[in-house]
Amino acid sequence: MKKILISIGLVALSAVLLFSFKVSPPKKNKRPNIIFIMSDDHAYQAISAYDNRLTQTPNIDRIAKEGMLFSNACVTNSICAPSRAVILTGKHSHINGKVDNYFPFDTTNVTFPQILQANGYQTAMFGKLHFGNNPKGFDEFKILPEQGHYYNPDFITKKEGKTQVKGYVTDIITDMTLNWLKNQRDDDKPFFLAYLHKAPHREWLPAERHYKEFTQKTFPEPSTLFDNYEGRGRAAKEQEMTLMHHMTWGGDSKIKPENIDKLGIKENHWTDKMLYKSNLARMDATQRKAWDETYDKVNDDFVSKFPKMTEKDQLKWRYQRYMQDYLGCIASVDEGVGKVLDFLKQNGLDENTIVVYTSDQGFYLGEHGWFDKRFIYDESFKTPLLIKWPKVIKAGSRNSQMVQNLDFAQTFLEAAGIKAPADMQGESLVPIFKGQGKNFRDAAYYHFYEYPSIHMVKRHYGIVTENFKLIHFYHDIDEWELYDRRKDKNELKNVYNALAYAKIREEMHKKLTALRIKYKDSEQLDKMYIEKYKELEKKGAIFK
Ligand code: SGN
Ligand code: CA
Repeated sequence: MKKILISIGLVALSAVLLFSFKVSPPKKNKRPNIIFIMSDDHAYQAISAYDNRLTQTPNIDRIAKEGMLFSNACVTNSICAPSRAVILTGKHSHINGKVDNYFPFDTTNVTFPQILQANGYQTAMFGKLHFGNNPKGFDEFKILPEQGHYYNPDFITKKEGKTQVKGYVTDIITDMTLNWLKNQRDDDKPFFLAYLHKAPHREWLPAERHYKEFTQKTFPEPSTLFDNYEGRGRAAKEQEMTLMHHMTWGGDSKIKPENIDKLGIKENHWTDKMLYKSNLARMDATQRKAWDETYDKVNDDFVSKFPKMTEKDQLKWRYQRYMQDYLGCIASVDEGVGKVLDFLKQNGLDENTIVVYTSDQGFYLGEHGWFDKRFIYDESFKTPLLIKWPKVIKAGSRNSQMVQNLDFAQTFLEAAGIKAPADMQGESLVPIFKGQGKNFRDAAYYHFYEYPSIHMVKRHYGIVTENFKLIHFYHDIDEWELYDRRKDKNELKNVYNALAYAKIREEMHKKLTALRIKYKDSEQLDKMYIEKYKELEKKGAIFK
């Protein structure tokens, strides 16, 4: 009974909160539409507007050409579902409670789509959410259950229950988005549309039309591919996300289980062969035929080369294999973005629509010998961000401030003319759009929790300024790291104990303490989340 009363109380409170942010009814189509495009694990190194060494993304680049590219956008916690919770709530993980991929999202949080909806916006979401529960504040949604599948994926839908859709996931999500824009959009309302790709998430399965082209390509290696982790602490050495020892031969590199056996290769993870089989099991006969035509050749080539390969050769081969599939996935994402941008233009919607392209976090593309994310080190901490809003943002502009995924909620609310709830913790980017963002944050706060878990990146929090980065790894370790971002772009040398940095270290400590207080993070909360995690471990809910 007490529980019921509390729930009723919370619902009533949410209603009051939402209502208190209501504004007077909009003039027809004055307020901007918002299309929020987010892919999963899309590294900025793989967007040609950022870096054209690996691949071309002409359509995503259009957003930067017609708008603004953010060269220092970053996240607060570099992992999927927590990043999405930060985006939707405008609050850090320790406040919204979704600190890792395991805890379910607490739906008593107020999210910005709920506020937009309560203020007359039409709202829709298509693609990956990864919350374990359905999104609130959406008139329409079709979402993948958990991580979802690349081929013939299942969807949880608001109106038709669970359905399986034939085809390739990126194309399906694009079609759903276009279909909604064409047939379900209400001309009398502004809209918020979340277009959320699964790609290019592991295990990087491209569309059939990209198999041939990408498996024949060779890509430049990052300078730190053979990193030996000297100069840093235990966390960088003890992670489990190297291409060499943790990437799976079957699931990730697409080596057939029978070839793994034939060559006497040791599996890198208990899921190694299993993932290969389960991915292929989702394909129909036509898809499977196309797959075999290309990936049989990849396998034959590997089988002939493997006996003569040194460890170094293996790593080089694995890097190429990884990039071929990862970038192949991005080709479809870029095509989809192009279709949506074309639709907006052809239908006169582009002038009054804010288009955002981002990822839920950054990703390692072989830097430090790694794949995956999680660390506060740059490749996973930074995330791509390109935004266009023709009436407000000057075409072709660039911004280097430390904007965060924490800022979207307040940005969209301000763009829609709605006052944001006072307990949101980000900063609106609207002043930056207008070229008035000089007093924006000078330090970003970061906190990663999911440990011990797959990839074994230790718990850590830290602070990043333009020039320095201070990190505390804790839990089963107590180590500090300090990097000089001006001199050490690849973050190879921890200068925490260097005499020359004593003063900077002290200043960074002060700033970090101040940010922990400002954002209401604390040692008590760190401990509470460790205890909650232990309960999940006891239940066997943690994937390692
Ligand atoms: C899966 C992947 C991991 C990845 C997590 C989280 N393993 O567990 O490599 O870090 O998802 O990714 S897999 O073998 O199942 O592909 S996240 O983007 O959802 O946070
Ligand atoms: Ca992700």
